[in-house]
Amino acid sequence: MKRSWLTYIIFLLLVMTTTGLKAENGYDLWLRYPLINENSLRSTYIRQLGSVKFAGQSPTLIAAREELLSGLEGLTGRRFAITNNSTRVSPGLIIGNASNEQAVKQLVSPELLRQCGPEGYLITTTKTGPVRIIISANSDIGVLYGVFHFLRLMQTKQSLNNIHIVSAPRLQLRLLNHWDNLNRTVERGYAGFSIWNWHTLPSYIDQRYIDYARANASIGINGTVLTNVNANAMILTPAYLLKVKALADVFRPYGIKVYLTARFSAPIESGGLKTADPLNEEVRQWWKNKAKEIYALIPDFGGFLVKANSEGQPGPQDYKRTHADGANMLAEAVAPFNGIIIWRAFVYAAENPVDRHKQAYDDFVPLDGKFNANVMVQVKNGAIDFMPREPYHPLFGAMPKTPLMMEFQVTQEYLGQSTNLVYLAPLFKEVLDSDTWSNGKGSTVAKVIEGSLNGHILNGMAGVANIGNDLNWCGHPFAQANWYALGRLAWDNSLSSENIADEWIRMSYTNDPRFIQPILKMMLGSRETMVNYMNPLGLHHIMGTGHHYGPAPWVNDQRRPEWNPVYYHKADSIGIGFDRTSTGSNALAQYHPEARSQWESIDRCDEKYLLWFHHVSWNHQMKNGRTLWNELCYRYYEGAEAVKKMQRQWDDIRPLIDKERFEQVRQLLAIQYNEATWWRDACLLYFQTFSRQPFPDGFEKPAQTLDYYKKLRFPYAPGN
Ligand code: BDP
Repeated sequence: MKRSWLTYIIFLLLVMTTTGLKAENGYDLWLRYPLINENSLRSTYIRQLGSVKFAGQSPTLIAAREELLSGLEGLTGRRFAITNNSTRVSPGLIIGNASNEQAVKQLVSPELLRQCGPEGYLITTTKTGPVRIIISANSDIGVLYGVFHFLRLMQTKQSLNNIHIVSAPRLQLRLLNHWDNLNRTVERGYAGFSIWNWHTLPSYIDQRYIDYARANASIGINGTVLTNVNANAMILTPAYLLKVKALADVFRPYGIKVYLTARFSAPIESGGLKTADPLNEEVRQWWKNKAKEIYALIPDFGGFLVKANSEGQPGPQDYKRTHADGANMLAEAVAPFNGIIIWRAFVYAAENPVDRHKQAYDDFVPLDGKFNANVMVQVKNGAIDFMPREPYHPLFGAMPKTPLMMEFQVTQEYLGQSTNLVYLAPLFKEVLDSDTWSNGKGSTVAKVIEGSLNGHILNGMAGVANIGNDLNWCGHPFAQANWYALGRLAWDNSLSSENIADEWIRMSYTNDPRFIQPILKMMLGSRETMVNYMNPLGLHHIMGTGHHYGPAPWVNDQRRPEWNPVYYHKADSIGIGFDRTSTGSNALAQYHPEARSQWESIDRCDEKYLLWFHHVSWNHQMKNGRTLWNELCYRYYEGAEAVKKMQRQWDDIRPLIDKERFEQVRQLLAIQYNEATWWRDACLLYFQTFSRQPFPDGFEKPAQTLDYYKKLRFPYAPGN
């Protein structure tokens, strides 16, 4: 009896250590550092790490050393004694900034260091003498990035033999944009309230701020815009600037600069001036003084992000000035301190009857070449608004004289918010890999934003954050992967979606191939699945009004035409879709002829974008021979079916991970299935009133009537 109890306990312990069944709440993100359970790999690592030498004492290097220590201890179960002395020639790990550690510098080739640039790093094994692994860089922050990469190698159980890694970011500005309000609500946030507790700042420093910085540094993010683009001038008042300074001080060791959104009318609202006209001398002086005040507190303040003359926000056009006038005024104010202005191109105006798709291009292309050197124009990935699928924004490739910054949305405003598992790297990659043809074949969006096509020095990528004060930061456990992917792609856009997901899964869950294989597949297919059950074949902007939750393609009573879904799908008795060819709005003319030609003809147009660019008759024959109506039905049903499959895949991996996260994702997938069938049924029933055709044989009937779906209301849906 006694023996069998003992066997049972040993068995339990074994199961727990081999499958990592420790309770997990997701707070640790991809920085969990669980004990490596294979003894042999663990001892190999311990031997290779030998004695760890880590030179340097700056706050950044201290952060790097602490991360390394806790990572190594977690992964190997051993507390390493780290020595400061980088000159010892014993085997092991040697870490230091080569620009001020001679002993480290001597061990690495100058050519490799040159390739690292100011923020990159190298991890390399020495060729002669005792085997030593060197992590080095030209800067402290490079060392920190290198340490995170090294830990990633161990977290993903890579071999540490003969390492040769040189890594440098392709983009200088790798930012998160928080749409966080001062009252802690988050616009389009689905993971609780803002993590910035403005009320208790600056005196109270939440551990979360530090963990936020660690997580960002681990993926190379080096800037954060703390406040909503729909800005509040109060953030620029002295009391709030002290709070901002407190955050900047926490983030600095992790290489993260803070930026703020500037409300264009701040000189009136908080400065007491009569105007915010960018050409008015007093206004210009007000901004200069404000910049001086900010930089006195935060010498490395990044600069301002500005949403102007869009969706009711104030801007230079209120004074009959241009976006360039507005941007340049601010640029002048921050230039003495090396600050930059990120001016958003997401503009459209109610008074303008032109296809919303065209308005940003119309406003901004004439201004190409008119912006000061420290201005970047930040362009959303598509011309409408972060839809599940959009063709790339025509501004990419149309403003060669202006550095354009990419704006992706990590928070899933239109992609299932926090209840749908949608891995966004394939969406990001699809845009980055699109060819604008602006400088001939191969002028991809990625190259446009890198600036390599047009010789720009400033470059960057931003993601609208999906972070809140939920225990696991992002709401859906898999939404963490989208934060991760944004950082990794901002660092290196040549990484594949698969690669990034594979890393993320290994670090966030387990290295067990029985988990990785199905879940990788599930993640990679998830975006296409969502496109199918929400917005197939190029449909867009047919979600619920205001909160953007759920389907509402029937809405036609909004004040502004382009706020109504009917504006975008244009379903009628003949067909469905937005004609953006020369017979329609001709938005297509904004693309380079070569790019345009792939979409121009209804028969050649990639069906992914068919209804984006064409009004297509219900009986149009698709490439697979089905009619458009039948194909629409197939797509919607296929999407919902695919979610059912995701549920099965998830159920199968139950024994391989912790119960907490298993259960969370299981429940969320059930919600996702309900939402997918809701989208399917509501959209098809509504479109059927135009097509007047039956659902193809064999499809289960919608559970409710169209009227039922139309009456659903969600006044308290989050993020609105
Ligand atoms: C839309 C959002 C809105 C934002 C706006 C923007 O619905 O909340 O303020 O974009 O990016 O997607 O400015």
